[in-house]
Amino acid sequence: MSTATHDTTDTDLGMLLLIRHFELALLELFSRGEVHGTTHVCLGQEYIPVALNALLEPDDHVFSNHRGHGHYLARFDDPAGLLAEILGREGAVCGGRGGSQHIHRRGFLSTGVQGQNVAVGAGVALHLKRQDRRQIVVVYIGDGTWGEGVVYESLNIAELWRLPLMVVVENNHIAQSTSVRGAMAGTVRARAEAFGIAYQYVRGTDVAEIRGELGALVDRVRGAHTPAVVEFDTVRLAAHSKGDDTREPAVLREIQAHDWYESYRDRYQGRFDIQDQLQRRRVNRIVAEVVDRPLVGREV
Ligand SMILES: Cc1ncc(C[n+]2csc(CCOP(=O)(O)OP(=O)(O)O)c2C)c(N)n1
Ligand SMILES: [Mg+2]
Repeated sequence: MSTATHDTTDTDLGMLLLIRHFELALLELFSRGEVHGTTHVCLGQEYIPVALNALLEPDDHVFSNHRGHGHYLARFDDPAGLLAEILGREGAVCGGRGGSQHIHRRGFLSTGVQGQNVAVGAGVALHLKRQDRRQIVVVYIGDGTWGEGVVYESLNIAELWRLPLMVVVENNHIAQSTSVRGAMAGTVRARAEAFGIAYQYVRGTDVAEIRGELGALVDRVRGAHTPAVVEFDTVRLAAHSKGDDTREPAVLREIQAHDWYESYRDRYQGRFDIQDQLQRRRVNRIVAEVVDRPLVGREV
């Protein structure tokens, strides 16, 4: 059985706000020229991995993408290791070689190559099934990535071979600057159902409610070795990466109205404010400490 909880705990609020303040701090560091290359923040989508992580077992496998900081933090609560990785500083989780998009840690792998991890995840799911293990594989992708051909080859095999693979589509309705309306024929649901794969749609942002909605599906992927697709209807609050946001101000205002932050503040009030402050201070301390560390990865 899944460990679904129907209460949003202080730990949940803390993790949501840790990811929020981590990403805000990263944008600030980016504007100061501290981040080399690019970075994609998950502002607006933080609740997705926070909700899902409580349904996973410690030895399940998580595959992430270019927008993966929240996926990693919800799994490991390691903001210093991740920030050091992004900034190429000592203590980096991958020695500073992976950066923002290529993180590897036991049971976790992210890649900037869209769609790749659905195929890799299906392979790992096959291995787990052959070993008769009760572990599952979760792969996070975006709505744009849902258009990659490899996704469909992988879904086909996953259903034919009954693999414990859960593909989580974070549908923020935009891929870089392309609206989903201009890129996706049909729907996520219809495409999953065309393969006979179980599908679930999630619109809300309350982590406890989401766990209640998804617990049975995760149990089924685990217990019956069968794939599933979960679509989160969500928002990307910030730019794609380096300030490249082409959305109209009116559209951005509408998107901001769907930010979970305000609704959580209204709902959880004092508990929220305490965690908000705690995590803001925690991130500030970590930023100050990590930017002072020596750079790594200079040796050839
Ligand atoms: C195979 C491949 N094609 C193109 C890119 C460039 N690229 C990086 S992210 C991105 C958009 C992804 O959109 P989506 O899947 O919706 O995820 P989101 O950024 O919205 O989270 C593109 C085109 C890439 N990284 N890999
Ligand atoms: Mg998208």
